[in-house]
Amino acid sequence: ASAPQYEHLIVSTPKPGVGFIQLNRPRALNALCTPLIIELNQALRQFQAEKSVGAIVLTGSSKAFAAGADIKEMKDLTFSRAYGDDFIESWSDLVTFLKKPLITAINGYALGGGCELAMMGDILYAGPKAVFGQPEIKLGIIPGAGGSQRLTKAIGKSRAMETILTGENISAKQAGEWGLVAKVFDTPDECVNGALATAEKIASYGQIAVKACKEVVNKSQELGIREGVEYERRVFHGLFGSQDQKIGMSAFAVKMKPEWKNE
Ligand code: CO8
Repeated sequence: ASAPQYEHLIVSTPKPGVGFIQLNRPRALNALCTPLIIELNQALRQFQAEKSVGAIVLTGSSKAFAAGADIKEMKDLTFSRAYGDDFIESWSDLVTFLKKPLITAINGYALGGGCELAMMGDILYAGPKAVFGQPEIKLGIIPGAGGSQRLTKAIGKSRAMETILTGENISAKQAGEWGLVAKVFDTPDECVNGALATAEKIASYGQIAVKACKEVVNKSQELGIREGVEYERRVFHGLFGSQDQKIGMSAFAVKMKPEWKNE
């Protein structure tokens, strides 16, 4: 299939098995207008469907990952239009359908919907000048794309309350210390390249096991520990029905590199 042309995104496959999406609406600091979200959904769906892609990296520019939902678009929105047209419903699609690992590489502003989008990543990497925050309180609203839930899970209730109730930003350093992000890099380029390298590594493994890893870790966010461990065990048992399990363990036994079949 020919690659679709996007107005607000740059999409490529820069490394084997790695899908790369860059938000590209520089004049509005990558504010997430509806057309951008629709394109992002399309690009992610395309990579989800592409057999050769094993992991995806999403980034913005060095100045802004995304400065939030588009305030100018929302300014005159009414309750009946927001509710009637299911405003932001397309956002929830972003994570629920995506079974492949998504790494968000965050440089500059990740505010409001931008912070929420960053947190939809399975792994978050930050550059030195990344700025996280949920400033919705300053606009007379609340986070609307999962921020109150994901931020609280990531950094704990007291810190999330403080962030959301004051609208104050979280620096890259703080985000690293609080575990909101997995790593903080020294430069924006290192952040993006680090994300691409991690995605390449993930994509080099058997995709069945990768998919199962993501599935069981995500379950931990929803299930109690006992149900979660049981769920993990069911999936673990299931992997002995895959060819990749035979390939991986046989290769280890004869000191060879496994050649995954993704079956
Ligand atoms: N929406 C629309 N336009 C924006 C946004 C935005 N969120 N952020 C920046 N822009 C535009 C500015 O209006 C400006 O445009 P113009 O040149 O036409 O005036 C351009 O981007 C550059 O911005 P600034 O001149 O303000 O740049 P600065 O470097 O001075 O400041 C800031 C950068 C601090 C990031 C500042 O732009 C800012 O505070 N932006 C708004 C941040 C914010 O409040 N974000 C939260 C939005 S609300 C939200 O996301 C709710 C999510 C709900 C769920 C999802 C619903 C879709």
